[in-house]
Amino acid sequence: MYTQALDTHGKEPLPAATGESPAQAQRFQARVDAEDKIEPKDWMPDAYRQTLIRQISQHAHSEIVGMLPEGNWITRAPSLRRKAVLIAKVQDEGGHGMYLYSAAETLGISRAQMFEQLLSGTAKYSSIFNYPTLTWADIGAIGWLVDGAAIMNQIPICRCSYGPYARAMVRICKEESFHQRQGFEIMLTLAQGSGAQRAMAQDALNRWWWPSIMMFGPSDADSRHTAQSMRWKIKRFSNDELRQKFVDITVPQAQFLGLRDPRPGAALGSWHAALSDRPDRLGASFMRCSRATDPATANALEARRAADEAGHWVREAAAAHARKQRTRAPQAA
Ligand code: BYC
Repeated sequence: MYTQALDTHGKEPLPAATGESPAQAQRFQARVDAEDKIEPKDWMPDAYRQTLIRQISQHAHSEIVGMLPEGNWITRAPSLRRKAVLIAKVQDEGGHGMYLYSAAETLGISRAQMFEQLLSGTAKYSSIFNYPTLTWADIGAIGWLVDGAAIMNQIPICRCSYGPYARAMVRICKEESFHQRQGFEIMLTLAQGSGAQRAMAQDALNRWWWPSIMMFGPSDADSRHTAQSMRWKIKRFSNDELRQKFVDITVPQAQFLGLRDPRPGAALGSWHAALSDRPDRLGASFMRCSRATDPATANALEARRAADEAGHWVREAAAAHARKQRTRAPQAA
């Protein structure tokens, strides 16, 4: 059994497992089935803990890697209002990463360990953030499609069996909903604009549609973790179920914008069949893009490492300030 690591906030290495009895596993599953929340100090199977650490840390990494392609557009946003909104969005994503790292820390891994896994390329993050943002319309498409897919995926996690993850997701989903709307509003403005602006919006849709679809992970047949995650109520729906819901909601939005099906030559309104169209190509491009050896992944990781390096002095200054505050506080009292 594990000694739970809440009191040390995961700053110490996990103790070695000493085995789990079938009775313990059964009692645990009964709690999950009864919709009890599992809390950090409760007993949990090691595989449950590891699955959560993997999923939550991948999720946290996605949030902070996702700040970079959008952050690139802050200086190039077309108006002061757009700039202010984009700054707030990128800042929100950083906040999401922080809540999620904190939730993962309750499982006995430290933020430093997770960061090391990200920067060394051993941890995964959502492959969507390896695609370049070429035009302003990409910022609209990211908000509309990427945050839209994230909401579809993440709303069910608000009911996840692990308490700290479920609670962190409530605020994150509220903020993602705002992000989705600001992205749609950018797309709407472009779609109602000049011919060049409409073409830019269509081009962004064409490039972001398939990667957004792949945010839901591999097909159910290829998914490694879904079945067990659903038994443990970490996931409530399978990858393909969520993907289909996303398509069903997003296609009418695209039609409202007057945009065409991204597949060359396809008729408007035929998108519902699109998911089964090119599973091999989709799967292959997805797998390539989620590997650390892929050039786009390597570039994104390099940008993340550079951001980490550039932010070093800020973290040092914040730590020095906190130390000063701590020494001053007793004197003031
Ligand atoms: N990219 O068995 P599966 C955001 C990996 S950030 C790369 O189905 P699972 C935002 C998967 O890790 C949105 N890899 O796994 C931020 C696994 O690899 P390993 C992030 C992927 O966990 C800034 C393997 O494929 N959201 O919203 O049951 C700006 C087999 O997959 C991807 C979350 O993370 C991918 N897309 O299901 C804007 C949500 N998908 O570890 C927006 C929480 C899968 O076995 N996470 N892989 O080597 C989840 O819901 C689930 O983890 C997933 C995958 C649906 C993503």
